[in-house]
Amino acid sequence: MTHETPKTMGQQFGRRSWAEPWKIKMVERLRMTTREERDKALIEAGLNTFLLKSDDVYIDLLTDSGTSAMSDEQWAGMMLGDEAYAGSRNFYHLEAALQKYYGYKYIVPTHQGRGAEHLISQIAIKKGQFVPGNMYFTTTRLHQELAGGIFVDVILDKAHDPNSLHPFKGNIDVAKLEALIAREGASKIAYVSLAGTVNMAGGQPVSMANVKELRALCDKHGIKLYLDATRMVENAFFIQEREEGYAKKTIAEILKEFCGFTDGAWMSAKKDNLVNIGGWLAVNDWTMFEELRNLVVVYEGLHTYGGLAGRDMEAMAIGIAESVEDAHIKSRIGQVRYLGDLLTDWGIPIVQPVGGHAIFLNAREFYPHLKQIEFPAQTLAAELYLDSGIRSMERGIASAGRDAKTGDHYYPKLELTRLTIPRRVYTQAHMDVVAESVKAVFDARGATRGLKMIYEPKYLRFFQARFERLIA
Ligand code: P61
Repeated sequence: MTHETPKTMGQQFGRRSWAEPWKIKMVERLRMTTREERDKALIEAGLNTFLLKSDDVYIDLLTDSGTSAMSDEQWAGMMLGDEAYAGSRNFYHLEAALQKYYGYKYIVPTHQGRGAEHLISQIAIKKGQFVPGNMYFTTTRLHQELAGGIFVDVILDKAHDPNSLHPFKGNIDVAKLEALIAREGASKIAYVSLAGTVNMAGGQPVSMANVKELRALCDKHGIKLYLDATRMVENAFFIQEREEGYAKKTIAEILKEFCGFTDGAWMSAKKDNLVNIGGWLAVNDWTMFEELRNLVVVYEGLHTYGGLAGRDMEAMAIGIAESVEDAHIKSRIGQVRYLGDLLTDWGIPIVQPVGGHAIFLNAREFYPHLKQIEFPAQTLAAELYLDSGIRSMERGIASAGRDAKTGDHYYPKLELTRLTIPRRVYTQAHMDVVAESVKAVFDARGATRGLKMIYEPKYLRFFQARFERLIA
């Protein structure tokens, strides 16, 4: 037997190793399952990873939403919850944190991101108006449509190409937006809906240059520019890394500068903000704020708690400050990249460049023999679970849903399976296990058959849809 000198990960990649800027104080034990157990669980779940019981999952990469590990300081903050119905002191801490780090003037808490999307859509969209955005997100588009808006995708074409190496694939194509304004008139545009690190495109960032250009265009036409800030801290990391003039600025400085070009933002705090539940809306315009503050009491709760407990707001205020630390974000994105680098090196097709929160397997290239209507990305999620108990998420035709007018499936260009990395939860060893399982499924790809959908709910169908295997 030949003996190879073991190498650290840093040595293998020709650099000095780095490690997470935290240590583990408490652990949650994981349950391992057999293939037979997983097969049974998968069938019971209708081959939909959303319908699996989490007890049957080994490494849970379904989402980075609400799955972060909170710090000891956040947990300590939970004990400082002021559960007053009105005027909780934790609300004022949250307000101060948002003003300090995001820079907006007025804040409305909500129970999570879609609560905020609901409110802003109801107030800022008139029936029949267009809402241009940088690719759709499921809940965002649905709330825009429920408010009577017509979503228009104005992202760069390159965002729909998983192999394009453009450094800012999340950018809005300003020419597409200008053409829409010219065709429909500025009064028919509700607002421009800009998301930081575009989720469905593979976590791809937006550049500072792009938001500046959008600001100028919106000012010219008197149109508002609102930001989905859900993963905007991660977006700031890519600006620091890739955009000229930002290498020496801190993540906190970049975040605030970017937000400064927008009129307001909505947030799922369950991501960047390092909490298990929460969201918020923030605007600079007093009149808009008054309307939002009025509507929040109808759907979420009083304007100083918006569906949250005081302790949740305290944890969020502390999480916001932790989330903008450069060492945190470097290690968070570094872990995602570590997994991405392994898979890329092994020739497994993933969306490039690797984005902020997840690795997106390109199911079209993974299973070139499957038609899109055979749900390649859903199939891949099911196969991965069966192989190792790793849970991932379909982001393809099932997620895209149907055109409300024609009733036809949307056939998105991107047919992806998302391996989403929770923040501060898993180790490098877990990433190795994940990478090896993806490789095992990849090696067996030729024999894999697709799926058919046998149950389809009306709204956001992917959450509860059921599938059956197609027999060869
Ligand atoms: C996720 F399968 N994301 O990525 P809420 N904006 C953005 C999000 O990523 C987002 C929300 C608004 C989730 C959870 C989720 O189709 C799905 O706090 C950019 O979840 O209400 C949520 O924020 C909504 C998973 C949502 C899905 C919808 O895993």
